[in-house]
Amino acid sequence: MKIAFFNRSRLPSCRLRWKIRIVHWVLALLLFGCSSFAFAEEIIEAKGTEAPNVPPPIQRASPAIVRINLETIEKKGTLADGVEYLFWTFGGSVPGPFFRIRAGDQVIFQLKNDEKSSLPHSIDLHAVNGPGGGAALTQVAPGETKIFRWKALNPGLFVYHCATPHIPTHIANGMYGLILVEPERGLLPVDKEYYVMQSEFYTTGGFGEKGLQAFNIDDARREEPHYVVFNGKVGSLSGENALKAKSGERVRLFVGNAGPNLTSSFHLIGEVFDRVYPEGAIGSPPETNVQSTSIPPGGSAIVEFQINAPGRYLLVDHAIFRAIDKGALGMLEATGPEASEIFRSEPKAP
Ligand SMILES: [Cu+2]
Repeated sequence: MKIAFFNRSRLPSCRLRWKIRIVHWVLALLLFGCSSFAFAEEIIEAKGTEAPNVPPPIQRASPAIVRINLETIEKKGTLADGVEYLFWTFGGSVPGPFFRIRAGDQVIFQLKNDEKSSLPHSIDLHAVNGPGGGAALTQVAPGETKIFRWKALNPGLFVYHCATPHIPTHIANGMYGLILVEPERGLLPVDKEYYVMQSEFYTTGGFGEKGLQAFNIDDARREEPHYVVFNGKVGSLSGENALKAKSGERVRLFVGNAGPNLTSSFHLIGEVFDRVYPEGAIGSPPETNVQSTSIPPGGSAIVEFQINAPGRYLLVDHAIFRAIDKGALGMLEATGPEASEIFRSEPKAP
């Protein structure tokens, strides 16, 4: 006699049991997926801007994990009217993109070298606390990508540049840019912000000699450039491309000097800098009422001023032969009502 301990007919069929199991597995997978997602790092992309543009101020009140993607690209471009040069670049422009992060951020930095490049490249960011500023970790052959991670400990305005031998040649050919590490509470608000970077170019032909110019290493070693320019070429900040502001607006310039050799005597003809952070050192109190500020190669300065009267203002390296004869001249065009109590012509003696 069979004793039925349970009623088989009340249990789910084999097929149904499998269905239940599958539902359990799916639920388990979903739960695991959700919990993994909750613990995954949230990564913010830091998009660079081409000079003279600057990314907007950071609104975050706390540090974040930030990703920067940058590509090294060798490309022919214009150095002056009718003058071409084979630039080695970060991101396809000279200077390279301007990046903006916040003190305390962790940066996942990814450097790719264009597969069409003829040489390896790398990056040394002056904002990094670690050997070579990242140079040893980012030597990338053409077509290769390398990643390193660093924490932004110090606020400030920092130069970055290529650090692949022969390093001076890589810098002289255009491989540099700026990264701003904002202090935790940010910078004081202003109306306009711009990115200006000075550098020299050493060409086989003299200033203005037409055609494709090759790099002249002898002149570079003698520190005798034919070109000293803002933002990679003669006239980058002139005419249509002049910086713009209105009377009464407060303007901040993030100024870098890539050199590779010359110290800039940065000056704005027609304005006094109300505030200057020499060396891009944000942590120190700014200097006030400054006419010209010295910016060494591999250094920077933040200058701030209020435009009082409309008209044209000239950015120069006040080592003035460089401005008039070698290209270190830019323009800021200010519009707005006249401010006759500050500046006017006087038709006759009072
Ligand atoms: Cu390089």
